Amino acid sequence: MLYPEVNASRSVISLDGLWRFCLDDGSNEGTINNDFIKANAELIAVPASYNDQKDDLRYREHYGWAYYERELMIPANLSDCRLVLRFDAVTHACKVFIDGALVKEHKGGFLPFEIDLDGIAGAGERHLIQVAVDNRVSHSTLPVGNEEGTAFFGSDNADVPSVEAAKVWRKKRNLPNFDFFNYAGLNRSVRLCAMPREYIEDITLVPSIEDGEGYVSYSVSTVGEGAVTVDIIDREGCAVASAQGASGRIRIPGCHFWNPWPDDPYLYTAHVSFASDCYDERFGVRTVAVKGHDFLINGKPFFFKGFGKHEDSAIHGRGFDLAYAVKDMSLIHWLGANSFRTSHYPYAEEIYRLADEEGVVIIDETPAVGIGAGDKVDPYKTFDIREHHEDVIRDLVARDKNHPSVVMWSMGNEPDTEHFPESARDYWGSLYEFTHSLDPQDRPVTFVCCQNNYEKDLATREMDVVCINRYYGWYNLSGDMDAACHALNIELDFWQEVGKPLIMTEYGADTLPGFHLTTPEMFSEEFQVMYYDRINKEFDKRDFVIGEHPWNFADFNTIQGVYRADGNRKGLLTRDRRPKLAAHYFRERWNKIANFGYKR
Ligand code: BDP
Repeated sequence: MLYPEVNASRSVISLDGLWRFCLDDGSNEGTINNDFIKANAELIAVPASYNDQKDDLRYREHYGWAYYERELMIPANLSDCRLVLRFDAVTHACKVFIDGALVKEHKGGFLPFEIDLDGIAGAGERHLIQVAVDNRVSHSTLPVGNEEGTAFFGSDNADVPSVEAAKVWRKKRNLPNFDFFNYAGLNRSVRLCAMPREYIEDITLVPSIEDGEGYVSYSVSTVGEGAVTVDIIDREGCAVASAQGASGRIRIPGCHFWNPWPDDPYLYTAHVSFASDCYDERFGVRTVAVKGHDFLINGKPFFFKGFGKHEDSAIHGRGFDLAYAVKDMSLIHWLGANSFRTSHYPYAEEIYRLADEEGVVIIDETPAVGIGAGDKVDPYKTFDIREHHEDVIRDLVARDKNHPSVVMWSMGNEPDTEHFPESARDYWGSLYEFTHSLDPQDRPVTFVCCQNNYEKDLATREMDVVCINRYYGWYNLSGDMDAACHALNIELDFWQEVGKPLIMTEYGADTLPGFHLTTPEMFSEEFQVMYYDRINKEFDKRDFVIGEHPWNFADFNTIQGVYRADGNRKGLLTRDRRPKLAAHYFRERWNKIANFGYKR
């Protein structure tokens, strides 16, 4: 899906700003009740999660439907255009109504969808947009919520008669099977896009490098009659190559390749013209491949220095904030990092566009987090998620396929691979084939494995890169780094035999900023530094460990619970992006590690 672009043939009207909003009280269940909305509506900001915008526990704890509405006056001068209403992300499921009529239902809270307004809403008229949003997570959503039982780190499991008896008094609530706050609402921008009625629908670009020469294969899908022209424009704005036709292969003379920062992340623009429409798609010429123990970018062995992140900030919740996106890129450079994983869902499109420009490498993750339900229930046989998971992968690849920054797909995070190993292997193995078949650039594919009995796990070893989250020294062998390193090495011996490259996609320790000790113990800043230093020294002895992604870039909000005081505190930075000691530690370490050839 193309990103909304303003150019000679297209215009975009932002619908961000204040919308009227109200929480359902359970009586309307996603249907539009105008009297109810009128009686209860308050103003709320879009884009942003609704949960932390009001000082009212009902917003924070809401379970179920909520309603947004605003008027849209479509300018009369757009009457000859194809008009599209685009929602960048509505979390998690929604129904869109225009002038009272249901025009779209969408499931999945982290990817864009569009509504063609032809026959629905015309130019020169005033219309009412209403969006009913459902924040419930369950065994049929991604991310996964528990249908019953406890939330992540909840404490309802106690085998205590009085606790059992009191459960009936529990409010209906979300029970996430994941460790980030279930922020919801119109988390990303809403826009009205106008383009010619005969238009460019999609552009697919596949770069390649052969004998030092750069090429780009392209295909353009269009609606209407006309011829396609593609001009390749360099950074100086000069056309350096061109082609005619809906698909083809273009040699780029004197091609500059896209390389991760601090090398040059050189970008070209493919200027596509068709009938009276045009579109500028930025792209980089780079290749990605896995060979033996190496992850090759442009044929050179790359070392991943970075983190798992979250889209999370005060007040906005998971709402997109461009200033945070820019600040985070700045901090990534400051830390000497070169990559991050979009744990645990696809991020806003602006972040990938920024990463392309700034040369930051991305492992692009779906929202499939928390597929598991203990040792009694096979989630792969009982959860109603397969079709939705495929839809999400299809939409993710369609959205992000042209980004040079995206070098690998992560199909999900920490599913059960231990209790039902055959089911897990079949599920993830078939999705692995599916993802490969969809990606025109055929990037490596993986999923991220949680700390469990790795000997039983049959799925992780089948991936292109083994990605593991391990908390030796924190959740296991807590505070004892000698024992932790010993255990880590036993496991690393196992993975070494498997023969694939390995990225430690999560490891970390909750750390309270300002809590200092001369004797490093858990939660202190000194412990966090010692923890990373000890573990990194073990990684340094292993050639097949091709990446270290501490958990997490910054502190982030979670559901309340006995393990979480003001959220998850494993950030190298605080939630407002101030460095803990460990950030300085990594800055020193990573600035000495080159992007290419480390350990080789
Ligand atoms: C891992 C999860 C991550 C959590 C982290 C933690 O992948 O989402 O936040 O543990 O517990 O299991 O800090």
